[in-house]
Amino acid sequence: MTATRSETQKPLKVSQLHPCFSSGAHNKYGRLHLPVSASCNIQCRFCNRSFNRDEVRPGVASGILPHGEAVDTVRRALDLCPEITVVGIAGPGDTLASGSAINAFRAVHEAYPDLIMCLSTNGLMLPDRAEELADVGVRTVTVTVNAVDPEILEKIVAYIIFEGRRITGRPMGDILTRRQLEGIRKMKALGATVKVNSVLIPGINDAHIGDIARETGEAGADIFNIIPLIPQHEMAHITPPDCAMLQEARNEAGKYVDVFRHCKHCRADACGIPGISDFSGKLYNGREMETFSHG
Ligand code: CLF
Ligand code: SF4
Repeated sequence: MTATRSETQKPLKVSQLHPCFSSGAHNKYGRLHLPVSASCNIQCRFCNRSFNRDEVRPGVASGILPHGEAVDTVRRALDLCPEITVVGIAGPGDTLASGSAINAFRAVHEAYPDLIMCLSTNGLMLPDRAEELADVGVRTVTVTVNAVDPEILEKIVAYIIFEGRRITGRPMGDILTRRQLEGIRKMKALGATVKVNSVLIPGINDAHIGDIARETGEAGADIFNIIPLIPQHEMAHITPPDCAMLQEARNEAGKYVDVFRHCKHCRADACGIPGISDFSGKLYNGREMETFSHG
């Protein structure tokens, strides 16, 4: 039998209530994703999302939840799944490329202060928005870090849009890595729990996972999650990692930081207990939601 929020709120810690930050909580508690973030500010070579524009898209894109509907969506999700302890925003674009995620968190945190607000981001804008995120109740943050070596990062990210400029090559790698590590340090200093996600890409970063875990661990990351590549876009020709490669990467990462092994690769509109219940169809009621998520 699963626990309800009212049975479990305090004195349990975030790490005990969050299905993605604790093996013990994984089968007990649920998370709701609000797909409010349409645009992105970088271009990963494995991502071909049509929303992935250089500029913030004006208005409300089809398949995106308007942030003004966030509170009502949370209320309906809790009716469907009272085990939800976490409201996450994980896509389908980057959560800090526009103000939608922070606006949604602000409204939800005010209405439901006991729920954990959880943000997942590529980290480019994290240093600039860290205080604001803490203010709107974000207590868990995931940063996707696919390399900490600019030469390797160049093979994974085509460009970033930073301070109004499109930046490629080595400067891109330097800026993105510096900002990701700085963002992790800032969120830790603000009391957040931080997870790092790495997409495992055979032939590109499979021998580099230990370095990522070491550097992000030194910056303060609490937990590390390895996501096997879904071959798409410029990486459509790459064979995804097999179980042995995934295991090896987890072993390497585990030398430096705790490894999370229960990830369900959720969609950006997921609702329920990961791997156990899924209410997103009922919740979003046939509306076509973008499904990509940074998790
Ligand atoms: Fe969502 Fe991600 Fe927060 Fe969890 S998912 S934003 S940390 S509330 Fe969890 Fe899903 Fe894996 Fe993500 S199982 S994809 S790790
Ligand atoms: Fe942006 Fe995420 Fe796609 Fe990378 S994977 S381009 S961060 S939406």
